Parts: sequence; structure tokens; C-alpha cells
Amino acid sequence: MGSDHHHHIVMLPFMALGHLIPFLELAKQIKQRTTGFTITIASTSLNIQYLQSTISSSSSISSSSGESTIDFAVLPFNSSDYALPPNTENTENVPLTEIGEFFSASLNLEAPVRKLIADITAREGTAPLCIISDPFFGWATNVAESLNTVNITFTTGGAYGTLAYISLWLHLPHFHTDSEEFTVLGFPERCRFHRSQLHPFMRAANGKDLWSRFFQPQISLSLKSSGWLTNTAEEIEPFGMEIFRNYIKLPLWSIGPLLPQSALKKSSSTSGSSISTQRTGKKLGIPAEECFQWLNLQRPNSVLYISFGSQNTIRATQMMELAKGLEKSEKNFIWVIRPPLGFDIKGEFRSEWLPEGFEERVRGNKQGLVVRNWAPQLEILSHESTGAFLSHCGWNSVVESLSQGVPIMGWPMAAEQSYNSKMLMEEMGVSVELTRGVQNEIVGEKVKELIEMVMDENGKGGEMRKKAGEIREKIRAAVRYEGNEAGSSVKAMDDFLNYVLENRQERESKIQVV
Ligand SMILES: *[C@@H]1O[C@H](CO)[C@@H](O)[C@H](O)[C@H]1NC(C)=O
Ligand SMILES: CC(=O)N[C@H]1CO[C@H](CO)[C@@H](O)[C@@H]1O
Repeated sequence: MGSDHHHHIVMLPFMALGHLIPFLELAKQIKQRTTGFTITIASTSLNIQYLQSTISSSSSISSSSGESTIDFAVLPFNSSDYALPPNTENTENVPLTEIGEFFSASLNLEAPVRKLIADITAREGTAPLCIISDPFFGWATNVAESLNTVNITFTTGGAYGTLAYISLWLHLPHFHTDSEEFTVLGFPERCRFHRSQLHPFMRAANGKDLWSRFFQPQISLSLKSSGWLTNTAEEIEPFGMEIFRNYIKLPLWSIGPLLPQSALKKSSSTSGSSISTQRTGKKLGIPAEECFQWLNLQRPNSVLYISFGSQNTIRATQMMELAKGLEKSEKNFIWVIRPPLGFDIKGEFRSEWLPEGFEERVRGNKQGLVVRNWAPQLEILSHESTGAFLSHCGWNSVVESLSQGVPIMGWPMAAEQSYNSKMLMEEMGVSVELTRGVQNEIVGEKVKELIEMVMDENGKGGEMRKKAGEIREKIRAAVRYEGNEAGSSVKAMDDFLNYVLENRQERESKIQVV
């Protein structure tokens, strides 16, 4: 993409791991598609440190003359000023009871962002090309308008899940009915939602609660941006894209799924070595090599991978039943485990939370690997022995799984996860749901039956795997660019960049007329 003069894009991700990672990936892709751009990711100090740590060893950021560059800007933020524990800068570190206060505190980033944009404008003699902000930072549209730049919203989720999330918060349909099932504005009648699919915060919302008072204005402002970017591909979510577009009535570019290049290589690997970077940059509970050695011993599609993401854990009684079901199923598994709800999620794991002797037995008979805290997820999913993923259905996990053709067993917990789960079942046919959230009890015997069904080579399990394989091919086609052949997501990215470049020309010609 050409550039007569320098172009600057400022990115404002929300302070949560699941948002920071796709924003960084977006920055990397814009860098790759352009020359002469600077992409500045602005966040609080610890989040910037974290982002830098994930790329410090990666050559993709270093730049020779003319190449686009990625920069970081620290926004001052002291959690102590908002009665939050010291150094609370990411949802990962926020106690559940204070998560609402953390969201509210994030509104105070507006002033430092204003200063950042003004400084860039003064230094470069022209306002940034655009601000790309998280939907939770709706205030960024006001900043953009007053500082003569363009506001773009980037949802790190998919089309269907994001639409459900924003429409539910804006209209609270469940608050206006007594019935368990209801329609959601933007979705056709056939996609009725159920009260049990709502997070307890949303279930309790009445428009006057802390959560509604945060989300309603921020989402409404984001809907006044010039356009939205979404972390999905037109081909994998044709229905989601159609209803999302109809709802927001703004330009919508599907530029995803944003995954490391190495995740999208043609052949699936057996050693896992083709995916060398660990996306989250977190300390692993097991050396990747050990994981692969173990996976190499298993048959293709025979291993169930279990992880509930960076933010979630399950109840102690659920953990016990899940372990019983796994053992009874006799299927191989890798389980990324954290202390159950009510305990420090980053604390020591106690063996009393699992059936007596569980870890020793499954290690001894080679049925499974129990991994503390973090595992090399994308590498595990890319291994041919991995046959299914028991997941919380966070969008990053969903696209990682589907990019490797791995079907999903859903256990949605929070955010828009249960809408993702619904879409995976009803629109894609690549998933079945084990349960939802932490309220419901599960029973070992039922867990066993569902695992057997999902891991089955035939029947419903086989069908889900086949469909997941089709989605994998669609993802690869969407993000491909070889020579002149560009996939739909690559084209959408170019369309988006052209849009903001043209928008600048218009703005500048208006200024000249004045
Ligand atoms: C944050 O504020 C607290 C209380 O005013 C202060 O003690 C602390 O040093 C501040 N932290 C930083 C990093 O400025
Ligand atoms: C709230 C706000 O600033 N909205 C602006 C977003 O961008 C469009 C198009 O540039 C403007 O018309 C809006 O005013």
C-alpha cells in the first residue's frame, strides 16, 4: 500500500488478555500490508510491558527503512486511585467482586488518550489516520471526533457473538419478559436465546445497575464509529456477518481470524515444531517438548484437550465430576488445570480437588496429562493426535481450534462465550455443549457419555470433525495471500486501509476549502 507521507494508527485495546493478543496480531498484520505506517498500541504500563515481552524475541517487529513499525505508548493509570488493589491493570488480576469497578476505572483512560493523540498531532503536523478502539472504549469516538481523526471499532470477537453481546446489553430483552426464552433484536425468530445463556451479571441487569451503566453508553458510542472491524472471516460466519451488518448499519470488515502465520501452514504437524511461538507469552506448566513427546505416542484424533482460558475456572464439585467422567471414558486427555472457584486462581493446586490418586493413575497408565496453569495451546491443537477441545468458547480459543480442524465441546463461562457456543452448535455444527457456567452440577456418567460421543470417529462426533475440517479450509482460504491471490480477510484488510486513507484525503481537502 503506497504512502506519500507518514501514516499513524493508534490502537486502544481493552485491558484483558483476550483483547490485547488480537489487537497486537492486528497491528502485526497492518504492518505487513503497508509501508511507512506507524502503529502505536496504547495501554497501561504493565500491559505494555506484557505486550513487549511477547514480541521481544520476534523478528517480525524489527524494521528496516520504509517498513511500517509498531510502537507502544504507556497511558498513566494507577489502580490505587480507584480503590482497586495495587497494580491492577488487567482483568486477569481483578478479584471477581471488583471487576465492575475495574471496568468503570477504565473510563479514566480518556484524558491520557486525548493527550497522546494531541501530542502525536503536534509532533507530526497531522492527526493520526485513525483510532482503532475496543467496543468497551466507546469514548474513543468522542476523542477521534474532537481531534480530527477517524474512529474505528475493533471487536476481538466473532460476528454472531459480538452482535448478541451488544444487542443484549443495549436492549436487555430478558428484563422485559418473564419467559425463559426470548428473541434478541438483530436475530431472526429461529435464534431464540435462553436465560441460562446469560451471565449472572447480565441476568440481573435492569438498566440501572453498574454493568448496564458501563456497557450501554460505551457500546452506543462505539456504534457511532465510522466502521467496525471483526476478528472473523466472511466465509466461516456468513450468517453472523449478515445480521451484524444489518444491525450496525456501518461498514464492517471481517479481517480475521487473526492467528500467527505458523498456525495456518498447509499440513498439520506431528511434532508441533512448526508453531514455535507461544502466543500468550506465559510461563508454561509443562515444557512444550514433553507435551509433544506424549502426544506423539497417541493415535490420531484420540486426545481430548481441556482448557477454560486465561480468566476462568470451574466449581470444585464440577472439577471432581469432570475428572470422574474422564477416567471412566478411558479417553486420552491433556487437562490445563487451575484451582477451583473460590480459591486463588493463581495459587497452588491441591490434590484434594481431584479424586484420590487421580493424577498418579492417569500418569501411570498414560491416559492423560494434567498441566498446571498454562499449556502451549495452539501447538497442542495443531497436533494430529488432538481430536477435540473442551473449551470455554472464548473466541480466541474457538478460532485456534477451528483453524486446526478440531471440533469443540462447549462449556461457556462469561462474556459472549455462550453465544459463541450457540453459534458453533446451530450455525456451524462443530460443537456440543457439556454445560454452562458454574451454577449447574454435572455428573461424571453424563460427562463420560458426551466425551465418548465427541471422540467417536463416526456418528455425531465424526460429523463435527468433518465440519471442523471444512471450516479449517475456509479459514486458510480467507487469510491466504500468495502473489495476486488474496483471501477475503486479506481483501477486507486492504479495503479497510483504503477507506481510512481516502477518508483522510477528504478531510484534508475540506480543510483546504475552508
Ligand atoms: C499509586 O498510588 C499509590 C497511592 O497514592 C502510591 O502509593 C503508588 O506509589 C502509586 N503507584 C505508582 C506506580 O505510581
Ligand atoms: C462520535 C463520533 O465522533 N463519530 C464520528 C465517527 O466518524 C464518522 C465518520 O467519520 C463521523 O461522521 C462521526 O461524527
